[in-house]
Amino acid sequence: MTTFDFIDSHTGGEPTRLVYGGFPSLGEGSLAERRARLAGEFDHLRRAIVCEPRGSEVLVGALLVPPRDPAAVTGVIFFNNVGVLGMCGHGAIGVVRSLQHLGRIGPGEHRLETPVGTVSTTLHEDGHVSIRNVPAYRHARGVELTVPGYGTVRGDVAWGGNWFFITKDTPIALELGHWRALTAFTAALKNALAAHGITGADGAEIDHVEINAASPDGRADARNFVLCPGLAFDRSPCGTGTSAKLACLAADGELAPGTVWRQESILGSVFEASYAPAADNRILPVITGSAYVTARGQLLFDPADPLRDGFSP
Ligand code: PYC
Repeated sequence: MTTFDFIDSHTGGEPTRLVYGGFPSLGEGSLAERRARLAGEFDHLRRAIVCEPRGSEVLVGALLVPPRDPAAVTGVIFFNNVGVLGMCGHGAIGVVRSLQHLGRIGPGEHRLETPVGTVSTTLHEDGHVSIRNVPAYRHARGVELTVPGYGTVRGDVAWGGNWFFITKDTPIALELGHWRALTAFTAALKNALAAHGITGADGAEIDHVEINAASPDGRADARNFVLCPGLAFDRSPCGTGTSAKLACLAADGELAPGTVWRQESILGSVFEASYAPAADNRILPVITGSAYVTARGQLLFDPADPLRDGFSP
């Protein structure tokens, strides 16, 4: 029977499943090439790891692969219920804590090589993890579109390791109990972006939609609701979404370099974020959060199981 070694964690409520043994080799290419190989040749294994019956649409997978960058502790390819991801902030925090649990790293600086660049991280003595994300930037400001059933919505298109449409406009209050209505609204917004031909740079699909508005009780600078590509919502404040938000705040002169931005999720979990300016109107975001290991074991793939390769309802 085929087996994969895994370790599960959650970061601010959002789960990450790290696979660190048993997966077939993806070759020696760049991380972007190996991600393409995972998507092309091994998509059934992606599905088998994160989808039902072993997982759910909420789970984000992280596959450890040998790095090409000699300074990196590991390479990592993130994926979810519908495909592969560029970067994943909550996932990177979960990976660092899981590597610590496995005894592979201790407190200090550690680099992770991802398909969209190398991310340096700090595992602090108290268990918090800081991620210095890939450069983030705002691609388009004040984009207006009509969302059928909801009216006109205005927002920015920004890159934070994934593509985001970020808006303050929401007809629904950012409360966890409203997650179904928030999911319906952001899914309609995502469809409207596609229908209007609104994309990221070079025609890239905007596959994450973020409502980022006031924190209801002022515990944080803002609260968000992030719709992920597979239509699950991020339980964490979303590391790449927070990076994209910082890029917009920086571009508008609303947040000075080094100032801490407390980003709250729809659950109330918080990331602390700040940035340093970078070339070409980009910023270098730093996201700090914490993750907890929840399970460790082996995924089993019984050749007789007709649902061995997983499914999404
Ligand atoms: O934390 O960057 C993130 C993320 C992306 C999708 C889910 N979480």
